[in-house]
Amino acid sequence: EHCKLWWRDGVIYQIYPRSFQDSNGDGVGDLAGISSRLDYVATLGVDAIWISPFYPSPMADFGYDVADYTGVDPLFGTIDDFDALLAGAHARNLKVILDFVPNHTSDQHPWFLESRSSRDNPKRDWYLWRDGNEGRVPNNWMSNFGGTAWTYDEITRQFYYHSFLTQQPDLNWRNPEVRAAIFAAMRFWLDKGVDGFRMDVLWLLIKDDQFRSNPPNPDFNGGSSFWSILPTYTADQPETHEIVRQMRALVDEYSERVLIGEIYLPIDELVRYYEPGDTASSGYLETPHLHGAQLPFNFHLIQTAWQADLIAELIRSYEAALPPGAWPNWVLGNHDQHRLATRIGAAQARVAAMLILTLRGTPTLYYGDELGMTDATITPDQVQDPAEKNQPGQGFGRDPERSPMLWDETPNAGFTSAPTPWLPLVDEHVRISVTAEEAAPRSFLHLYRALLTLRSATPALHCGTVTEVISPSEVLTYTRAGEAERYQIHLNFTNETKWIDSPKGTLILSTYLDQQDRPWIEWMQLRPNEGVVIKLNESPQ
Ligand code: TEU
Repeated sequence: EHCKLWWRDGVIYQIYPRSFQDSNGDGVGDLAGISSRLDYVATLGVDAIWISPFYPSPMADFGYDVADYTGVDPLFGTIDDFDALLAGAHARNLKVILDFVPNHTSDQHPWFLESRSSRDNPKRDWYLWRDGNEGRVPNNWMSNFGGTAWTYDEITRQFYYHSFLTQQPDLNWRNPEVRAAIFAAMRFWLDKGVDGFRMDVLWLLIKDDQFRSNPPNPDFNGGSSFWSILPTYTADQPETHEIVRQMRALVDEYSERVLIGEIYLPIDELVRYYEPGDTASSGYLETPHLHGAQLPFNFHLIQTAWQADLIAELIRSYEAALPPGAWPNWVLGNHDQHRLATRIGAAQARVAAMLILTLRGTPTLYYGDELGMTDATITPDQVQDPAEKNQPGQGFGRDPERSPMLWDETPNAGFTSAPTPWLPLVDEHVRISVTAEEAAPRSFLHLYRALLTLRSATPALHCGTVTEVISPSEVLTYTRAGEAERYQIHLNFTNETKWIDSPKGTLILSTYLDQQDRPWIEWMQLRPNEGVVIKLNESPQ
């Protein structure tokens, strides 16, 4: 009674390498640092690590501006350090997922240096070059980081397109040579034995070939200029799906590898990235009719207001929208989003932990959330993120959620021996750490470990069905059923005591961590901000 594939059974843990563990005292985390913390990760009970980019990069966007797809930036170590990390992870039964950035390169990538050198360079068409429109930008397309997405290049007197920074020119994915070059880089890592890729901005790869201006956004009322227009011609273009299928076919040439897509779209558009179709692929998979990303990231728990009724409706509509055989997934945080505990508060973050680890579908956890880490306070002189520098004071900065991991109670929390880490740590007065939480039996860390242990030991939780998703009086309730067992989860989204109605069973786990294996009678009290897992007495019909 297993879902049979590691990326279905398991839990993914995202590591932002700059911020996890520094091994050489320069204030920035590195690959050897991650290797030194693998025992912690394995003991936590997760099954795979996804590592944000560590490739050679000028770091204009902290590694999401890649200058060489098949190397390691000296800041993070060497390719030998990577090989050691991969071997160390595999020795502990941890899979390794790389962050791959196919949409754009660094402006220092040799491909772009060639492309910009002349209009007739063989790589000219590898990027998106356009003439100006009467001396102005070619059209109204906007950068995700604010302002126009076009930068004028004096050398050849044309503009190039960048979905993000000027230093991140977009590749032309209509060009077969670009596809071949990226696919070769993917093979380089697959041949080394990496277990999959998280594909950056997978829904943005193709742009309208007529370069039509985007329509205005009727709902725009301030914020980033990016949202003043709709991304009609710059996102989720039909031809993108063909590329996703090609990527999947490549990944399927290797066994048990996973393709994950970073895709911020409404549910109906998101689930199309599973790429359902009639014809069977050659793969080993149970779902030969699905040709796309096995896990198109579902960010809707982040984007939905934290209310039991809205989350219940989200779960129902997402489950209903999945193509037959498609495996769901859930995300509560990442390096682009304010920390979970900051968004919904520490008390509800414990409820959220129980939610994501008892829902049907692969959970992806963000490092530090297992400690209840909050955003760090970043003063204006400490800002690193270009998203903040380009549009200061508007809340777009991502530094707060990228603050170093808190390992112990020393001044720099065991993250670095340097006097100053690259980003400040979370404030001293709310400081938490792995060692402090190890010693506190009811800590966040112990809650995550208990939930991860329960999930992996319980087929109903890691691969059973989810039904009866309801939200009476702000308590989210659902049933998970396997072949032999049924569980009911009750999550109190409020700060008040709630009486709940549930069939008889045994309380297996409370988010308070103060009771377990207690008989559950039909009417029971749920304390403020409490979540419980009940194992039901009767077996399924
Ligand atoms: O993020 C894509 C993306 O959509 C983000 O820009 C997001 O909208 C923003 O951070 C606000 O939440 C990916 C990476 O995850 C991000 O770190 C990179 O900066 C970006 O792509 C460019 O590669």
